[in-house]
Amino acid sequence: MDVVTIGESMALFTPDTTGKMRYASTFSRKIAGAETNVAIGLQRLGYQTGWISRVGDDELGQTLVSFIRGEGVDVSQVTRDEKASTGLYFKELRKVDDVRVYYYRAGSAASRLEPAHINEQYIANAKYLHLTGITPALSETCYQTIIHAIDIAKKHGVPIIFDPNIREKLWSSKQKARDVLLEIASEADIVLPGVSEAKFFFGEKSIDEYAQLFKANGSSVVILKEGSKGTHYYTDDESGFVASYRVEHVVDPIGAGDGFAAGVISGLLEELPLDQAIARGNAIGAIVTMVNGDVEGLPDKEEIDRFLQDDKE
Ligand code: KDG
Repeated sequence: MDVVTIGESMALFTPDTTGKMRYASTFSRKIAGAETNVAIGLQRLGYQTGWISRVGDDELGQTLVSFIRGEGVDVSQVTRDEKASTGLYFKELRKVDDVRVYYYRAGSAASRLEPAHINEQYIANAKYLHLTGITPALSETCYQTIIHAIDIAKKHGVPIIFDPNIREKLWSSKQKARDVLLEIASEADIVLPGVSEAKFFFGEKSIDEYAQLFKANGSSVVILKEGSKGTHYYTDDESGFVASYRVEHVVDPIGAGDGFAAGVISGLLEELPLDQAIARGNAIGAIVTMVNGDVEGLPDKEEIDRFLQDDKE
């Protein structure tokens, strides 16, 4: 297994019309979830991923598992919960720069994930453990599950990649979010925060200061995303900036960060220089924004190589 990830996937409903969702009467059903977006992104690039989760014993749970399995992700660690439903998620595209999300996931099957659902060897055999800040926000048992997974990864020397993915709607308070997410970041080897997330943690500072604060918190590689501008990176030996790709027409920005993570992780798996791994992440992030849906735009290897080649010419 190249990468193992842990988190909730949901049935995603998007109105077939733009504008206020209250007027929509027909919806398209897709699938979403930051962790499986990353796993599917990596599968399309040729890597083997595994997803640890829980779904309801219901039709939408079946749909999720079939879809994600169909993309090649190993779903052997996904359990069914007879007492809780699969979570739902609505994405309202009011305007290109006004996308709103609504969750119907409190008490969902995935929120009932607990440490006993983790198979130690499954994580021990991975090359990387990918975590986001969404899972620990779902419930106390989800938080405990993430801490348990971190302990396993540490015990077996599996590097941890952490994307804070702050979802304020899921937290009881900003302070709780800050405390928990910085605790997890302190255990991660590589962190992938956005600049606005860094501001959420540390207040108004310069990019360099944010990077030093994440390093002082315990991460050896800090990859700071500055949206459509580009990405800053800091390791113990080097630092730099990789510009983003211009997107003429953004259709749906959600999922871009997960595409970015998949691109960077694929580069790490190939042992590419960090700036090249980030350039791939930036490119995938850009491509994902051109297509409606979280995973529909994720490119395969040929598509991403062509995109990067065309950009050079
Ligand atoms: O990064 C995209 C995710 O936000 C989306 O897929 C839904 O996982 C999701 C979440 O919890 O917001």
